[in-house]
Amino acid sequence: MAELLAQRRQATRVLLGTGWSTNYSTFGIANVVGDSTPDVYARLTSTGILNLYDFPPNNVSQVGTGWGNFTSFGLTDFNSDGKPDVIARDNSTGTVYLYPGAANGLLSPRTSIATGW
Ligand SMILES: [Ca+2]
Ligand SMILES: [Ca+2]
Repeated sequence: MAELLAQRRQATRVLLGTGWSTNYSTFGIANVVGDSTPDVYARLTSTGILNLYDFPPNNVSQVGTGWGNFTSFGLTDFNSDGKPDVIARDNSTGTVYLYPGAANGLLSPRTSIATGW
């Protein structure tokens, strides 16, 4: 056990990006693009724009706007279609929505999955 812990401490970290200060809120990490490396949905706090960061190779694509008042509940394949989906709450109403994942990391129209949150 001690040997395993020592090995973990020596693991090499990998730089994925810079400038990730308090300007961003992450909505989840999963292999969205399908290229075998994890991708990150993140909202730019100042604008409410939700971007998908595919890194490597560090491609950024805008997924949506108007996400400033949402809280992420996570990223999972909620509808069991093989693509990660975004689950998020509209903070102004307490409604939780499913945003099904679509091709290239885009999101399909949302459906309400819970209220009162
Ligand atoms: Ca990737
Ligand atoms: Ca899905």
